[in-house]
Amino acid sequence: MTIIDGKQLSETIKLEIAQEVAAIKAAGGKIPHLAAVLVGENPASQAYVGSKVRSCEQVGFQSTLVKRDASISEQELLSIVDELNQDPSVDGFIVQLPLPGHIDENKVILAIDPRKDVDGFHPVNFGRMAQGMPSFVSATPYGILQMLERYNIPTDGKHCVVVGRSNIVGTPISILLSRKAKVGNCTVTLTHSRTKDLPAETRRADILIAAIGIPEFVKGDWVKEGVVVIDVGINRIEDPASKKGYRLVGDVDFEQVAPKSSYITPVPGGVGLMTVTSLLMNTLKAAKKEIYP
Ligand code: BQF
Repeated sequence: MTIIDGKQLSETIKLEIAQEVAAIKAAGGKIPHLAAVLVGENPASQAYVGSKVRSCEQVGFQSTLVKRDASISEQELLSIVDELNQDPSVDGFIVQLPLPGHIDENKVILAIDPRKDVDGFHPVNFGRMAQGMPSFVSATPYGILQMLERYNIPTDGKHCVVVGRSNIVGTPISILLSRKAKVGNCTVTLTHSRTKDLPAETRRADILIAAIGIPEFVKGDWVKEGVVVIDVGINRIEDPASKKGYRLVGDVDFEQVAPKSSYITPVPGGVGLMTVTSLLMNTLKAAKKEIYP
């Protein structure tokens, strides 16, 4: 059993990015600039945005944090998006989700210029991704592809079972892994809350991707011997013994599933870190105009 080390892989990729930034600087070029919009005071969102800004500093990117009160109107948020669309100094930006209930997330995503949509949430990027055209691939699926590629995990002809059908993880990773590509060529089963016998489906997986948001949902007897497990879950569960009062667990019961796995991602220290690093990779692509020349 090999634990896929998201921390080590992130550091390796961030070093590669930092070297590219140094080369851009040395050549007198403009350093990549990521902006993030944070609305409200959701502690998890604050932590995520904080780690994105710190990661920018680590690789030498410029970053801008636009913070607004939860009471901001949809119109005001849309005008911030428009300003960032127009700002030539900003290469890419994200609007941290979730947004307060009175704001239509889809409307905000649609307002982002696809050329600056480094989260890859705009339907133009999603559509381009689905058709194998150059696109910003959303950060979590991109991070998963990096993990599979850099650990040389074979995907060709494998049966991949995805649990969860969100727009951000389950649906795009299903499409990506089924495509004809270096990391791809899987036969994919996409399962969800209406799937009839879920353990029967997951037991058929050579590669299992858990993205449902239920702590320790996937049990040891739901997987076959030798499975590759990618655990996307980031669940906070109460833990009086920890100083924050909570700890993070994945969607997979690690203790039960790890002994049966050939490879498994831990939580924390797995996919989550790769999500942040992939955002940096997309920002570098935006700055280099790799996707939209
Ligand atoms: C780790 C996210 C749900 C909804 C919106 C490292 C992150 C998380 C965990 C992180 C996530 C989850 C992010 C770990 C960004 C991943 O060590 O396990 C990093 O920062 N993430 C987000 O921006 O929005 C979310 C999950």
